[in-house]
Amino acid sequence: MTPDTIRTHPPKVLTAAQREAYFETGFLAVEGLIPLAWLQRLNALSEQFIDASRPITRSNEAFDIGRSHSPDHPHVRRLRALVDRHPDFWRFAAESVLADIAADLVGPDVKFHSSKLNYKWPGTGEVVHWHQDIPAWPHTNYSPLTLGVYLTDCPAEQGPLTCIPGSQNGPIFVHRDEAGAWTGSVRPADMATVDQSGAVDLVGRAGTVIAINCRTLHASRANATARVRPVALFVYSSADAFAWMPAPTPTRHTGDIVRGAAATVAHLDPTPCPVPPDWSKLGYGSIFVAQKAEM
Ligand SMILES: O=C(O)CCC(=O)C(=O)O
Repeated sequence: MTPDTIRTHPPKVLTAAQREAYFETGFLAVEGLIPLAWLQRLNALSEQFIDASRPITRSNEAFDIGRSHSPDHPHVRRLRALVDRHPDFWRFAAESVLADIAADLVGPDVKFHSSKLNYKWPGTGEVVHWHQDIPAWPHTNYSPLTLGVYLTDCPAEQGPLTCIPGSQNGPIFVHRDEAGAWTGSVRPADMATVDQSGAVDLVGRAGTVIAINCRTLHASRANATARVRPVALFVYSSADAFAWMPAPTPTRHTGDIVRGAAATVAHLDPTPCPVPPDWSKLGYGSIFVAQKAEM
């Protein structure tokens, strides 16, 4: 589905201007859309899972942990396949206002792809390098987007997501090194061709929803505060987008239709997309593993 077709359906949650801003820039940040009860529930679950991570000593299917992880100082970088971790995460992805926001941005027929909860801990110096999401999970068109919810306030010093406006209309970069190994990030030489001066921090109060198109160049700086930055991330697409390689972290709900109806015709965008590794054979750690964010 293209923006022109999506525009024929009035937005239900976002304003028309917010939707246009997303089409124009490739991202959006909006406060105040997530009901407090959901925010509290997500935070309670997050704390519960951080507690559950304390005894583990290596990453597993639920937790991606950093080297400094210990029972006293949990260092969970990512809670993986979030919707498989607790039914309420799936209810949030499928039944809350979040799926309506997805419908506003991809059209009334919405397919769920994947989810995770990323933490950025103080004192770790962890950064996420510039990347686009679509090279890791290519689809037949470029409707896929990530909706994130900051579970706590996220000011500029706390390592917010940062996006380059308009980059969703630019090249789709190879996310491999010169030897062809997957790096999960754009090569420095390619980033040198991109004007980064207009990069925008997606900051906001707890509950702020961020939207990032799958082609938008984004990154995040280190967390310079004393507080952890948790952001829950959910990927959706228009129902007429079909993944043409195995998902890096499939969930029990990957491919489920959360709004509207399943597509009977696929939308094929002719823009070429680099081919990722076959994650079903190689396995996928996380962006932190790929980008060697390990400190
Ligand atoms: O958590 C972050 O700061 C960035 C996450 C991100 O861009 C990703 O997981 O693709």
